[in-house]
Amino acid sequence: YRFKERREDDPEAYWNRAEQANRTERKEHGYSGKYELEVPGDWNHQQPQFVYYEGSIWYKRSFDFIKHKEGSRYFLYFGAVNYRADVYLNGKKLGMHKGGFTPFNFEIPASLLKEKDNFLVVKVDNRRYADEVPTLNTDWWNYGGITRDVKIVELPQSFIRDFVLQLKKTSSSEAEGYVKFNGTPSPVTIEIPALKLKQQVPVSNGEVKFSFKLPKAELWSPEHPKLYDVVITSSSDKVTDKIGFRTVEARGKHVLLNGKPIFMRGICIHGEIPQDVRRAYSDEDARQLLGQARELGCNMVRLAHYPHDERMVRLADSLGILVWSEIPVYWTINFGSAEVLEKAKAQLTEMITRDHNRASVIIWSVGNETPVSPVRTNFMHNLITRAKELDGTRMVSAALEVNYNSGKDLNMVDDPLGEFVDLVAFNEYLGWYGGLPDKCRTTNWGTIYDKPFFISETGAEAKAGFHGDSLTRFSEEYQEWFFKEQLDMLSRMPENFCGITPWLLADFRSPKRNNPFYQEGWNRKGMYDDKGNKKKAFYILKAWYDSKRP
Ligand code: ADA
Repeated sequence: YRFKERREDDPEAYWNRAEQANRTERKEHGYSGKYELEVPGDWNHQQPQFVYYEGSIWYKRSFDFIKHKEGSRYFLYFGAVNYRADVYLNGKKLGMHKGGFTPFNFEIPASLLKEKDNFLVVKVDNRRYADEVPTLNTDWWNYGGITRDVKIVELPQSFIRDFVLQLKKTSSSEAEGYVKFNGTPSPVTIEIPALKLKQQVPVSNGEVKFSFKLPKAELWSPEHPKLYDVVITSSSDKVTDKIGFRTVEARGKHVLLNGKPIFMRGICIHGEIPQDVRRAYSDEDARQLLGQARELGCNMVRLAHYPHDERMVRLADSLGILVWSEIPVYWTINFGSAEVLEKAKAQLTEMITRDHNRASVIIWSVGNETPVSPVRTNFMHNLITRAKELDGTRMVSAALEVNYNSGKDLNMVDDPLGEFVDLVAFNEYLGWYGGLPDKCRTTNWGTIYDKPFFISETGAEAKAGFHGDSLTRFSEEYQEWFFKEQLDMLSRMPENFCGITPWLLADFRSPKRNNPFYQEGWNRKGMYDDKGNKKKAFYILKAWYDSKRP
């Protein structure tokens, strides 16, 4: 529903008046009547008239609530709302949040919750603006709505708001971390029952920080994704989690997982379920996407181009799939704006805070294909610094852009960000955007940076079921040939080459892909089509991955 913001104490009057006031407006915009929308979910796939809708929709729901417990605090938690959410409960505004892919919460004053007929209203607006993150121009669909879980959370007065427990960056037997409180910090006990570990941690200088030996832990890896039940108890609160212990670092030419070099057999994924044309949000969705990646032979996924549902990283933890997580700093945004930088930092902080106990996540990416300029490099450097401050134990990277038509020697690709990132990653489409795939035969890749080198994207479009010879663009045969040539070329990469995440797992909906025959509003670079069928290139990539297994 569209109506102007109002603040009222009487929820029914508020709603009725709002409806009244906006009947005209709804008529003007052609949206009349009430609609049922499921939460979580996007509005685009649920109501035919909203397939292309960008604007605001007011969600309303009533709910009963158990009598609130004396001394408890209540929070309204949102897994994600795209893009802006204004949240009202019983006529009072709880708060506003921007950023379409990260969680947020608002405290509900205890006096506001009633036993019956609570009235929750959320105004969601998915309009895109130049000074937001992402900005106006993206090659993915701008699904709107309350796209992830919503929960009411009951907590004690002083509660554990965040904690980190993981191995020190370079030690396979020493754990470190902290516990942060909302309220007064108290001593905690950390228990890992399977290891018979019980560790007391006092408050020191107002902080609860720890470092202790963890000698008997089996390490987490793709081959052995061991997770331990962890219980952290404070004087008033208790949190549990399942945590894997592993180390990861970029050292010299290699990425070391638990001290040993790894090769990352990856694939990029969008957070979308193509057969239903919607955002992904359920356990089943995560199983579909990561299951398809596993079938392809992957030990890694790049969750492009924004933080995906938390279920993805949790499932990756238990399946043993390494993860590259990214914020939607995509293409050209307003790099000169301090305000835009703050918005990007807020999303980076929310992403890292949500997932900093996931063993699967090894790379924080601060963006994708940001064209080189001094102001952009400064912006991105700021984000890299922030990511390292927030988490010094994972690699920080960004998918960089290479101009394969510049005539420059691809042996020596560079980007000033190469100095600052741990993993030098380039998107490269030689043979799709720049000439034919046989261009790969005469190209040798390398970078000027003496660091692990990664190909974060490469790919070609193919419409499933459309056949031709290998020179027929958009045919399965072209994509197949493309991958053959690409993989041959990548097999000649220098020693610091440590993995690839081709573009991408499945065809996805995109407003930019308007070729009426081949694309029909879809980016067709998937290994799977939008119905879940494998294209010919799938088997080429899978065979290469099988040959790369340790
Ligand atoms: C870019 C971008 C991707 C994807 C790709 C393509 O590399 O990073 O989001 O859209 O282009 O298909 O052209």
